[in-house]
Amino acid sequence: MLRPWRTRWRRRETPDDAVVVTDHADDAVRDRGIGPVTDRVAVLSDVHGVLPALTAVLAEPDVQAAELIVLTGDIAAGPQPVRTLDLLGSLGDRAVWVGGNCERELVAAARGNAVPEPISAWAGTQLRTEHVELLDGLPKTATLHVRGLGEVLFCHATPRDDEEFVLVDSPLGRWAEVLDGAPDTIVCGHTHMPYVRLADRRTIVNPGSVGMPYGTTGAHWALLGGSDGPAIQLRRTHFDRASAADAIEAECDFPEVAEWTRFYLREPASDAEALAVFTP
Ligand SMILES: [Mn+2]
Repeated sequence: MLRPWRTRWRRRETPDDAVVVTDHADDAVRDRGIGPVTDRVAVLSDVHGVLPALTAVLAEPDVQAAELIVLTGDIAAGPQPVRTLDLLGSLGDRAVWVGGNCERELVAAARGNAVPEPISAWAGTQLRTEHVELLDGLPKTATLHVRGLGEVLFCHATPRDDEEFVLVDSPLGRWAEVLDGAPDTIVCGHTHMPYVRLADRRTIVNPGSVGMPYGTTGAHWALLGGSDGPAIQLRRTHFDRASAADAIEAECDFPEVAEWTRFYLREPASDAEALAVFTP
């Protein structure tokens, strides 16, 4: 509920007695009792087991300074699944994990079931038992109270489904259907194309993909919250794609790894090509 008569500015006890800005969104969520306020959240989606891209993003000062790092699914289905999971596991409680459709596929592959994507079938067989148990237990959504944004729901594709498609230009009726019951701010990945849009008062953020961007290069991620600057930032970290492809080909024994690195690192697909696959 919006309370326009409430003061927008509050004074808080801080070491330097600075004035800290809060706003109505923070008040509304605090009143509903949804967790402590997280100041800054880095969102890394669709890492897809590309360690050089992940390493580059984790080295960003704003990611290192973030209170939490939210992983919105499709984390390890790619050429370096084990090292990716081990590195993210080293973040401990700073990482908030949300599962995507590829986590389901890796678990299925690890347990001897057929999965459609060849790299997921291979990656599943690389995992240790603790990886499989971790991925099998991941929640489909996470909710945080982020400073300046209020309640934020994190999911992989949509809050209700981990593999349906919504795009920046999906019509309002489609958004109303897939976001039924969701809060005012939703972060979703899955389509590997970054955007921020409004849909009937809700703000939807797609950080893009760390490891498999379509239409652009670099590793895409998002920074949320904070009491200064924009509360939603779409960010991109550049890294040496040729060196990354060389390193992946040298260590990965997935039989089609050279084709994979060509398609996702050396000569990445365009957004138009991706949309042709996504759109029925
Ligand atoms: Mn996905």
